[in-house]
Amino acid sequence: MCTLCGCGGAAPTDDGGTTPPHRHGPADHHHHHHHHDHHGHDHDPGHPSPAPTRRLRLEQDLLAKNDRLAAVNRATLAGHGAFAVNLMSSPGAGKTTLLVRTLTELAERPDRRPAVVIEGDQQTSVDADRIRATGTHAVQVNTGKGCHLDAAMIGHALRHFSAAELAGLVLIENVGNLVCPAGFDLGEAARVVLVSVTEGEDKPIKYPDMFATADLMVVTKVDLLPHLQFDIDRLGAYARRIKPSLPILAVSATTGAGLSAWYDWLDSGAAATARTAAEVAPAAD
Ligand SMILES: Nc1nc2c(ncn2[C@@H]2O[C@H](COP(=O)(O)OP(=O)(O)OP(=O)(O)O)[C@@H](O)[C@H]2O)c(=O)[nH]1
Ligand SMILES: [Mg+2]
Repeated sequence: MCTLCGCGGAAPTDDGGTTPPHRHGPADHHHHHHHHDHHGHDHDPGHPSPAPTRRLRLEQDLLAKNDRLAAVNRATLAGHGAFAVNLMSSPGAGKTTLLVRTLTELAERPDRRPAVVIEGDQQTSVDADRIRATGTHAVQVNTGKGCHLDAAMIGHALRHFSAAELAGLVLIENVGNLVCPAGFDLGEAARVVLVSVTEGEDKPIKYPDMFATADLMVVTKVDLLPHLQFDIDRLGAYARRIKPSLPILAVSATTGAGLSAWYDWLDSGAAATARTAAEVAPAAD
């Protein structure tokens, strides 16, 4: 049971169970003491919560444990020269579709980098299968009742990849959810939040933690704009109310609109990571 967000997950991974504590990472300095009572199902009158002090101590232990494991992941990833990206959104915003097109198009480039995917999903391997159809090595992590990935799950998943596979992009698709994933540092280098144009402009102000800790917002499905009353500038203004410096891209994975800017963003992150890895380990091959 996740005592922090009440999501019900002591989530099994593909190779063992873990304890899912909350994010307490570098991008999250202002959110140490979450009150994750936003689920509406953690105040079940039939199951009284632990006493406040005990609960607080438990939360601090879980936070500390996730932090430690995220730091280990971050060091592992950096050591391999991996640019790890944590993709988050509400269900169906287009994470898998964007990944499939991205992996297909990047694989066609003469200067292709290695790319692998970690797929978080509560139940199925449907998304991992879609990724594998592109020829990309994808590791599936089933979170069961858990509504987010955590650092322990990513640590386990990373063991499935070779050093050569990790010397490029590590794309992590989190569980579709705008709340809990924001609370967990996975050891990623960058966090991307996707918002589709069918979701309404108000998502940043309704789910501020997700946007406050994001390094990029990608507005998806812009091909649908002619059919909708959706004000993309208003979405941008709300997002920048939460995080003034947040970069914003608008894409369609269907038509390909905006994708070159997305590839540029991935390229510059991967290039910066590779430079850092070369400085740290100049003799490595
Ligand atoms: N019109 C349009 N539809 C899209 C686009 N991207 C995704 N979709 C559709 O949106 C639906 C959901 O896309 P997915 O990629 O599965 O979304 P997801 O975020 O991975 O969903 P979960 O993993 O369930 O959270 C599918 O029916 C896609 O075909 C797009 O750019 N334009
Ligand atoms: Mg998906």
